[in-house]
Amino acid sequence: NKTMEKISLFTISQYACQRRTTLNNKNKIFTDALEILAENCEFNENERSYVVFARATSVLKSLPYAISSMTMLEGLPNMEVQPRAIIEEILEDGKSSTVESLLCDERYKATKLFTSIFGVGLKTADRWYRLGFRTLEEVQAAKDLKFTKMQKAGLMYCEDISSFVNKAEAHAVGQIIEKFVHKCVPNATVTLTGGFRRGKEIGHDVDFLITCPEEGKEEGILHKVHSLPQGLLLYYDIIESTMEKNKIPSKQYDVMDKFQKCFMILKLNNTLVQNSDLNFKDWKAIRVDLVIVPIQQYAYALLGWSGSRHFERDLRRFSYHEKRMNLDNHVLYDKTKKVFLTAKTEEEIFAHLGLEYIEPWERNA
Ligand code: TTP
Ligand code: MN
Ligand code: MN
Ligand code: MN
Repeated sequence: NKTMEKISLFTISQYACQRRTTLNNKNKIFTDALEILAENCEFNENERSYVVFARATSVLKSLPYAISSMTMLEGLPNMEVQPRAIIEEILEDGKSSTVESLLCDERYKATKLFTSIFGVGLKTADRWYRLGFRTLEEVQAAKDLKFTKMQKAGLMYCEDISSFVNKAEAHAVGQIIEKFVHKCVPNATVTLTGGFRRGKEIGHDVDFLITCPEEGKEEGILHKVHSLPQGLLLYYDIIESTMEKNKIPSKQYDVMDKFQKCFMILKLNNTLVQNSDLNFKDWKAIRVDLVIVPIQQYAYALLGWSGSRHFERDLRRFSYHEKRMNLDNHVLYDKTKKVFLTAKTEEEIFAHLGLEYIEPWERNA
């Protein structure tokens, strides 16, 4: 029995929500390679293989030691044939030939480049590729391509947006957003979420949740974004809420939720950023997501928007398969008891699920 206890103590769960994954990744050489392969599966809409690569990547990220031999993979969950083969290649040669050749692949390169543009998804990227385009210059020079308003903005600011946001910039954006929100509703709160809440040094955007202690007061805020200081708002698109009362979450591990939100591009003046290295341009375009959340759903929204994407996916999978509960960014539904479980904090949600609490910085799965 003592041995059993010992074994179970050191058994690594197949679910990312039962592992603590900090940014201190000891197996980056493997996970970088596996992430590229996972990404390519997404490009090819090969969901099955995507999951295989993503799960193996996530397990390796959670290990407190570096893998240095194939035998060290024994007993680890989610180590299927495909990822094992890649790990073996890297252990032998220091790199994976499969990944190296993928990085030179025309379609992979074009898809990666095109989908990095704000407003361009797989469908558009694929169309541009099939039309023979390979570079952004070619796309921008094309005579008869039609762009959405979002894509036009994405192309216009693509250099800034693809150069990543750092912490100081995220902080400066936070102050602008807070000032604006407080002018609309003095006691509304603004919370930094997404990758920066997980402790990441850089991100592709900055994500904020906005809520208000008095239900309903948050509703009008987004329609005042045009009152942000002149010239600050380079682009915005408001998505209206599609919330339905008492809706049981589907088992789909879908990240899209029903909150009112605003996808925007802000012009961040360098003078507002602490220790910014002032280069030739004195401003930078930054991608910002604002999400408007009614207070009773706040804990679920915070948990959902803090990521990582894989952590969220496994939280939902764990809820569904281990607890017969459906989780989304709004609620948790217990199918056995047929009740909605309310929560004021993330800690309460983990407790509802019978999970140990995992801090945001341990969710880098
Ligand atoms: P992202 O901003 O896409 O990702 P990130 O902040 O983890 O990393 P980075 O921006 O640096 O690339 O999304 C943040 C989290 O929000 C992610 O776990 C997915 C989730 N999300 C939703 O729950 N619903 C949504 O509609 C969207 C767009 C994201
Ligand atoms: Mn983000
Ligand atoms: Mn992202
Ligand atoms: Mn985002």
